[in-house]
Amino acid sequence: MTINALNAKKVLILMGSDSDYQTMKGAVDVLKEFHLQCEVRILSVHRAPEVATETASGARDAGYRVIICGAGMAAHLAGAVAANTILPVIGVPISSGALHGMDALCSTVQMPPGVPVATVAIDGARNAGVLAVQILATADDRLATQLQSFKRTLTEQVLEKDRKLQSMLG
Ligand code: RP5
Repeated sequence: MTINALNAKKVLILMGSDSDYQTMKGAVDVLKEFHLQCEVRILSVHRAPEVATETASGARDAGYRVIICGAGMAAHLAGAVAANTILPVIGVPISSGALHGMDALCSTVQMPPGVPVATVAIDGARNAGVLAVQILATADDRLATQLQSFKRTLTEQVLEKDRKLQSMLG
């Protein structure tokens, strides 16, 4: 395997607007923690439908293995991307507008049979990043080892919080 193949960007992050970036940065940060590069694009399925469709249908041939899509309000980005690729698509409903993300959650998660979008919590971009790493780790032992260490850290953190609480309560 060449160095280029090892460093290839395997995660494509799409978002409906630049206003989504502050939230979607959570996914970018997780990927950085796992030393994974990603491509981040603003790509509205409503405002630039043809580019969105072409990007989704070409993503696998471009070398991507997972697509993360974040959008708010009538959030059709993840669903439309999922309709145009066989890659796993992770949806991040973003809290914006009058309904504070409930609209985006329903629009993202309620996909018809055969066209899944793995939907995380409203504004759950960090979990979208972790899930993308877990998907890539099914075929990457280095990532699998890193994930095991990551999960051990989560355990240690919660046990430490419990220790502190116990000592505070006496
Ligand atoms: C959605 O509308 C975007 O994903 C964003 O969350 C929301 C508002 O977009 P802007 O008006 O900030 O561009 O399509």
